[in-house]
Amino acid sequence: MRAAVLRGPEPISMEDITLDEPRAGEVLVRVVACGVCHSDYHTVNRAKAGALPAPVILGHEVGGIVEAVGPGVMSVVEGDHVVCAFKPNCGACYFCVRGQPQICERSDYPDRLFNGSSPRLRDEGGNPVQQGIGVGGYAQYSLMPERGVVKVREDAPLDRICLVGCGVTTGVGAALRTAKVEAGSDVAVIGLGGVGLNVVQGARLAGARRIIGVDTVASKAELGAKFGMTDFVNAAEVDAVEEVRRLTNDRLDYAFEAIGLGRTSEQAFGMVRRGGTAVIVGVVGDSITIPGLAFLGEKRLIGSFFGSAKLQYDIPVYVDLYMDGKLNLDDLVSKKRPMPEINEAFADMMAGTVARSVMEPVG
Ligand code: PAD
Ligand code: ZN
Repeated sequence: MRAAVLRGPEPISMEDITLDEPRAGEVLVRVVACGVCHSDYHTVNRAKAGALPAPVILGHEVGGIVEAVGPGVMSVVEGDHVVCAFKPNCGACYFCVRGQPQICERSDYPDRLFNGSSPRLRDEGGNPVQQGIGVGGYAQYSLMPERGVVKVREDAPLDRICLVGCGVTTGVGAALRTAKVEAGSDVAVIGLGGVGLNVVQGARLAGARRIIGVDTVASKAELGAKFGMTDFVNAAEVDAVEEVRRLTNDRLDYAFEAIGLGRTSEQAFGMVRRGGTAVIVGVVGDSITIPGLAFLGEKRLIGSFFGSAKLQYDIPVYVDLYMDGKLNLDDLVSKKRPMPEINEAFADMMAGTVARSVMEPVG
């Protein structure tokens, strides 16, 4: 198959890759569309720093069609439309059984096939190639564990609902499942990319009163409004913490960080009221420093991973909400591109000029 392979500091390029037949409990998915998420870019940054352990196919927001199933697979058959989940759950570990499948301890990357056999892809020289974040969606096919593949309705367009595989579930779930935003709450979202815009629409679904978006790109004012944002703060022009506190009269209930920076995480904590909750959704590579005395005001700082999703249940529900007009996925897809244009799609994301790009395989 043709796939976009990241090898090091140089740009990603297309290569011929071979992959195994699905073994027991595995599903081979033909990729129809794959969204471009910032999480992939953390790996690009590692590669730029010369710290990539092995060649990798990035991409983890896949909508596709089942091509083949391995022995014992019960939940999908060939031809089913599916969304791939970058964090599968085993259904049997301590965390799955206690109702937190989003932090399943058996599916930590890279062994997301649950059988220690990763990687199962090889390049033309016969060398192993990793599936980025367990999916490897910038390719014609992805080999997935059954517990990371969710059957979805066939009338839903795969070039939209692919985004439910990460950004939608992560953002909407952060508001609905992790924070459990109550109707009438005032909410701020720092970072209005593919994830942050979904926190905005999750808060809208929850019935939030005021939803304040914070970003450094002025065009996000118009875009955020399409998802339910009521106010926009341009962090390039004003102090975001002061402005949000002023707008809410110091009564902000929830702040979500959806960028992945220590500084903006500190801003999220700084803008919520006494007893309020700051939720860290972004993948923060540096440290977060906060004044300890703030905890005397019962402020809470919590993490959110994959929208605290019970993915086998949540993914079909989020697809239904889109099909019922209650979630906006159409305005999330700013651009569709053929897979060889992945470097250009990353550049768009870093410039903040797109909500999401969606890549389509060629071969
Ligand atoms: P994105 O690059 O599409 O969006 C980031 C947004 O932040 C852009 O609109 C930027 O303009 C804006 N921004 C950048 N710097 C600032 C700043 N200083 N102040 C205000 N706004 C700023 O990224 P994304 O939405 O795809 O991902 C966001 C983060 O979420 C990223 O760290 C990603 O790795 C993480 C993520 N986490 C999970 C999870 O389960 N926790 C899942 C998926 C993605
Ligand atoms: Zn992602």
